[in-house]
Amino acid sequence: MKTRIPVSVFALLAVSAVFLQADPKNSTPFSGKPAAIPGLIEAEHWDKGPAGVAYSDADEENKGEDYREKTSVDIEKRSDASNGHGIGWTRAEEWLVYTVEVTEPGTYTVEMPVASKKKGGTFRLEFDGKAITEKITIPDTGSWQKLEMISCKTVPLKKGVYRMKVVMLENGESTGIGDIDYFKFVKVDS
Ligand SMILES: [Ca+2]
Ligand SMILES: [Ca+2]
Repeated sequence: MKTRIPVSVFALLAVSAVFLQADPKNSTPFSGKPAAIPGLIEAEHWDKGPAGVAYSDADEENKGEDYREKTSVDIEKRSDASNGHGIGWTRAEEWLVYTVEVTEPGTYTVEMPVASKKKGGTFRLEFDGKAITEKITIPDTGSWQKLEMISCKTVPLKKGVYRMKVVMLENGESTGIGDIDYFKFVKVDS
């Protein structure tokens, strides 16, 4: 009897460990707590977690800066950006996840500084797999070095914690989507 109990406990622990590792939602907020909405979310602060869970990137290499842990996501260092960094070299079918918390329900405008030489591509924002914005197009800002503010309205958002996914949709004339500095959620009504 005495030996059976530990064996079953170990078996239970082993099964739990497998479940935890296999959890497809196992990414964690960059700062340790969900990014607040209303508020500003740096594009370079997507969740911590492995490829396929916290992000998906078209190629292995980080073409930009080693700003955070080793990653395939392409981080651009730029003096004109909030927090000195943004994301760049974005391509169709890539995505990034941000754990967010809506603290005030309502409809929001998302303000996003973006840059693209030639017309950029399209992307959209999702909460738990549902689109919260229309398809957003990054315009030709004249240069990769020139950020321009674009904005987009959301659907009404309810209070709660969500997995916000930025989904890159179609490449533009630039052959990519475009550079993004941050996502600032400003409430427009309730
Ligand atoms: Ca990459
Ligand atoms: Ca930024």
